[in-house]
Amino acid sequence: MNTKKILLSSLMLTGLAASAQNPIVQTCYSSDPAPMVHNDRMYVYTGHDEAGADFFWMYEWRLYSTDDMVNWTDHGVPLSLGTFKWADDRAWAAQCIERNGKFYWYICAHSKLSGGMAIGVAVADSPTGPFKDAIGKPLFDNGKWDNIDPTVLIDDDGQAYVLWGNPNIYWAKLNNDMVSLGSEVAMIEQTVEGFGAPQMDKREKGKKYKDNYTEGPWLSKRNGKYQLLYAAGGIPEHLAWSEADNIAGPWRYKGILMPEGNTKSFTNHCGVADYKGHSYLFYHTGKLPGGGGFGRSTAVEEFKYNADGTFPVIHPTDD
Ligand code: FUB
Repeated sequence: MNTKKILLSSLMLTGLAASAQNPIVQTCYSSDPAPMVHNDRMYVYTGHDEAGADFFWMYEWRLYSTDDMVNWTDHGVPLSLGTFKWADDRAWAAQCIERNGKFYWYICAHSKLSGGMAIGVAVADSPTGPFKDAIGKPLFDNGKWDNIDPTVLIDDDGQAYVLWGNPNIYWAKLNNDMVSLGSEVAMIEQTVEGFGAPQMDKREKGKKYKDNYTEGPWLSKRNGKYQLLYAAGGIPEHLAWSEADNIAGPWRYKGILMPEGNTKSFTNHCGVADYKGHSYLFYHTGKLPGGGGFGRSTAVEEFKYNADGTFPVIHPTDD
């Protein structure tokens, strides 16, 4: 594979105290970042916004990695729509996770089979691929448009979960093979207490809610509690988060994670990871020259959890 260093920061590098230049990828648009730490290396799986696009017409997923959070290696395009014979459009947000030495990259794309968006999964023996469609068909495809943005968590007891959706939030168990569902797909009821606003179809027209789930969920667990980070507030989006003792709920709305700020993008999409003793929030902006709402780029902010494991409010660079 043709890997090359894509960004050599001019910062004086002092361990991981130095911060990367944002956006971290300067050579193309890299949206919807999903971090994964493996063997002491930080991998970031992203989408790819086409230059000059007028919508999220997206055809491939890209991969970057680093061992110092400053110098990033470009691993190219380990996965594209062509990998999935059932998919023909909209290579949208995705996340990769390792289990038993295999790497499972959960994606969403437009399904030729149903005409809606569907969840799929690719598998590889290495974090950089080569990836192939793990099952030759979608993991979940019911013809609806809200099957986007899968996030995956392997719980402390080994049970894996997949969660996704816009504007509804769905979840299911994954079997140990990671490529088949181990439960019915269930919807998480959005309540004012859980997400700052009720389900989309129960919201009163014209009423201002404290917040509302929109899309781009990221599921993680800290201090025994599930944490769901997500894009909120419709257009434009900011990041918010909720917490729960069970994935099925009830969820508790915890507040804004990253204000809308001056990101120059009407969407935001995040993932969080601890790496070499530091915590990082990945998100996207439209700040690369020529970028914007359909030309988004991965950025990262280092942060410290509050003493009780909750998130501080994190601001985008330059805000
Ligand atoms: O990248 C296309 C879509 O935009 C993603 O699926 C959403 O999360 C939003 O970032």
